[in-house]
Amino acid sequence: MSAEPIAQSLDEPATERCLVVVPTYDEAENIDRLLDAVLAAAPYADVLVVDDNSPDGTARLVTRRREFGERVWLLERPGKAGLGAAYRAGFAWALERGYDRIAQMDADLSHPPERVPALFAALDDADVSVGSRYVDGGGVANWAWRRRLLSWAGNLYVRLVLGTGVHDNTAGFKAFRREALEDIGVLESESNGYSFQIENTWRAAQAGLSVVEVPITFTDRTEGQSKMSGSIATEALTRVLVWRFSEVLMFLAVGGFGYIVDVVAFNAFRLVEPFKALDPAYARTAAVVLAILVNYIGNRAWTWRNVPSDDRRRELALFFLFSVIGFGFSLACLLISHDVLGYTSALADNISANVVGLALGAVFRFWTYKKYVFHAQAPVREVRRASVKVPSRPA
Ligand SMILES: Nc1nc2c(ncn2[C@@H]2O[C@H](COP(=O)(O)OP(=O)(O)OP(=O)(O)O)[C@@H](O)[C@H]2O)c(=O)[nH]1
Ligand SMILES: [Mg+2]
Repeated sequence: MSAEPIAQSLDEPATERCLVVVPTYDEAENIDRLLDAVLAAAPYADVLVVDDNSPDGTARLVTRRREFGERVWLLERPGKAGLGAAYRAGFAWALERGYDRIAQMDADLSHPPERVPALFAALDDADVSVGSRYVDGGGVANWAWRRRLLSWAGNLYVRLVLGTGVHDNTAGFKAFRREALEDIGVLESESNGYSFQIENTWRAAQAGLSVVEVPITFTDRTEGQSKMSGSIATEALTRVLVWRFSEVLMFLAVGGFGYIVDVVAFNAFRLVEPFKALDPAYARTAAVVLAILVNYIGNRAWTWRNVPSDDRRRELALFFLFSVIGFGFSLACLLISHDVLGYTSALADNISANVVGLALGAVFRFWTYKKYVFHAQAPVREVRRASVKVPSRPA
């Protein structure tokens, strides 16, 4: 299959340097074939193998290659510490050395090396490119139906829980512009297994980066042992829930604190000179405004701290608007149950205003804050053209 065109004209300034990071653990049966294929498919790119002291001598095979120290590099780590840790070390290495476009792929030839150029080229117009099985033109070869079902269900789960908008959320064949790796704080991620892949795609979507999916055909490994395990799958399932819930829990904690501020401020305004003399309506309004401000600061600085903001004034104005509407839910519920439905007891008033109204208002606020207030716009990048490194040596 031929890849998308990449500018390699000598007239064009060579500015972008490309690196493919490949983590390995016991891949002696695959590594040479993989390196041959990648080096041939992307003659402008370097390859970094990150090996966790594989007992089968994978690292030795890498150092024996004739391109070693020129286009092929090796990062040796003392022992098996997981895929995520290996990638973090590899990405740190790449960033330190000033690579502009950084791809990642497995060593077991599941990811088609001939699609590496397509992933790099897609970064002309995007921050992140994902080699995707679940878009038109993509797919899987030689997978049993059970494996297909598992992968499909896993992806659906991630999509529903995290809402990334990406079809292949567990993909491990991806490329990033260096700024994207920095924006999503990839070196601070905590995941080790599959969840590392999910986490980065999710963080990219959250940070408002542009993510494009490049169709690929994924082929099951034919050589060597899979390192996939039940604990890796469980890590992914639970972390996805924690990521999702931590956002909601942080929002609720900030809201709870804002509520305390509201009550304390209201009483302070009612009891303390010189505010005491004022109408209680002023105290109520001032307390609400203060609570909304506290809510805004808490959500901006904590809950949605990773979402970039370029217009704080617009953000604050929208936040105020949705907060006021959100608090209006209590009043609306009270009016409906008390005046329309005729439930006039004190208990009924409390349930409608302070339980149902408050909960509906919180749901409304969470949804609008997330969708409209702390909603990242894609950052504008300066370099937007195909300008990969022209090989300095004869290919
Ligand atoms: N450095 C390093 N590499 C690892 C580690 N675990 C897995 N890898 C590599 O990461 C890549 C993906 O691992 P695989 O075992 O193929 O896992 P998988 O692709 O999820 O599972 P299969 O589809 O069954 O192959 C391969 O290149 C592995 O050699 C690790 O702990 N350290
Ligand atoms: Mg594999």
